[in-house]
Amino acid sequence: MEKNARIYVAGHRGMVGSALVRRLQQAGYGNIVVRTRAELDLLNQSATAAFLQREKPDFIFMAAAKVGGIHANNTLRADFIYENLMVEANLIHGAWQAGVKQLCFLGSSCIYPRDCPQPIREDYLLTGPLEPTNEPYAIAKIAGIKLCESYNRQHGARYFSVMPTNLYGPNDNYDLASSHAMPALIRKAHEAKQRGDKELVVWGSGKPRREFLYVDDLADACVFLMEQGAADGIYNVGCGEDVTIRELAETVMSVVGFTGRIAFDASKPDGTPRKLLDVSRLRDIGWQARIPLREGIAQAYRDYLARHGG
Ligand code: GFB
Repeated sequence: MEKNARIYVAGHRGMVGSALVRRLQQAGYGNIVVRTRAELDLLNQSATAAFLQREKPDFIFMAAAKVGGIHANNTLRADFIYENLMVEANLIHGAWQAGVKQLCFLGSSCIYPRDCPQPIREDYLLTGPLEPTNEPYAIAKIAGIKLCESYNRQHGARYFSVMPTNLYGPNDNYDLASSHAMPALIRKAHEAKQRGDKELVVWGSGKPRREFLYVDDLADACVFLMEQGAADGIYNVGCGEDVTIRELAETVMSVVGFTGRIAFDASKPDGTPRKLLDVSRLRDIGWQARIPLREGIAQAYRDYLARHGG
């Protein structure tokens, strides 16, 4: 990809979008196009199509989405399926209409069947029922994958999809009602330490296993695939190992310096028991994650303190 290529990063203010802009700038791409939600409402089909016709980017990273943790997904079900379907349909159709040759669609590991064999290979998609707590979001993201595949087959587009595992890192969402486990545990451990609490509340049983990838590793994988000329298909992006939620909480408590005990809140859902990704497809073309879990948590905690006050 030429360094002066016009690269549109949709969703540049989010954790993934901001990591992509950071990584692209580090790699010397100086022609990055971004729009805030106030400047461009991606739920508006005609505004999105007009923007893409005007800007005609050479490449689009689709990091704009309605995202959230298990509680948000399980309660705001209509928002998650509607907004994600509309954003991806407007961007992918608008990209094709504007003659955008390449596009990277971002999905999630929750698109795979709840009980499929682990680690999860890309070809397990649509081989079984989904995890109920995030089925609306997963259906929307599966539709996005199928949109890319269909525009490639019918129109000769070169749109590929990236399926990241659970992400965390700088600029994460720390709102406890809508966040994922990692930022929630970082914030809760920090506040418990500040208050001198005796215990930290962890949702569910602590038994589910999750794989965690630092968001800068994801951004590196996306830019790697763009530079490799990826043109179709699905690429899992993960670190290749997982931990139980209890182990995660213990690691976060150790990094933050909270020495109380864990109290499990069984009234909250566990979600899928495990979703470890098979990352061999990406590894076989020369990419692997670099940032280990404990180091990543320490960096995320420093970012939390810098943004949200110590
Ligand atoms: O990260 P998380 O919200 O989403 O929850 P999923 C992972 C596990 O952490 C669940 C537990 O078993 C939660 O019960 N957990 C423990 C907590 N304490 C907390 C807490 O304070 N907050 C949260 N949020 N969880 C999401 C999907 O599933 O994964 C999304 O719903 C997306 O669509 C995302 O795919 C990557 O990993 O269960």
